[in-house]
Amino acid sequence: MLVLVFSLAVGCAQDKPADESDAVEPQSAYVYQEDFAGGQLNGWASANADVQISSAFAKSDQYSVQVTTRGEGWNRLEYNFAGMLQAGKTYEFTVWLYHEFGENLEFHLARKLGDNFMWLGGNEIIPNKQWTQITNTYTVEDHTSEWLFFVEVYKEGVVYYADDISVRLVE
Ligand SMILES: [Ca+2]
Repeated sequence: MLVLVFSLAVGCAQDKPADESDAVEPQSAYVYQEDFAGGQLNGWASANADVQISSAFAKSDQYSVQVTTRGEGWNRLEYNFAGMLQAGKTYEFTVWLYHEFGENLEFHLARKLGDNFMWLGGNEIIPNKQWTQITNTYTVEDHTSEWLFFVEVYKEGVVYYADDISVRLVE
């Protein structure tokens, strides 16, 4: 019993109440909202790219995710939504993007199920130095442990920023 009490106390001490106070209560239709206000990646990861929290640019508060693509052809800023989305339901996925590459860049949203890849919509132009959103509506397929959502840009050495990512149930 003493051990249990001790571990609970340690668990509490590691919590970060400051993050909680910043959080906006999601509207009922939203199944996911992330603004990175807590200064942590919160499960966002990358493939063929480097990812970190940044305060260089932000759409909201002082933080966004900075992504640096490693190679041309493919790269991912990714998050596994398995267990959060219902098969057969349609969701609206929104990501705000920013870059200072010096010219327009085309980005798209996609998903990965094992070896199967699908774009959620088409390429969208993200202008230089202008926070711009991509919103795609997509009906989620049957899945078990993976429904990997990702942002992709086919350019090597691009540094871009993502913020205010949300998923909203449409129907
Ligand atoms: Ca933010």
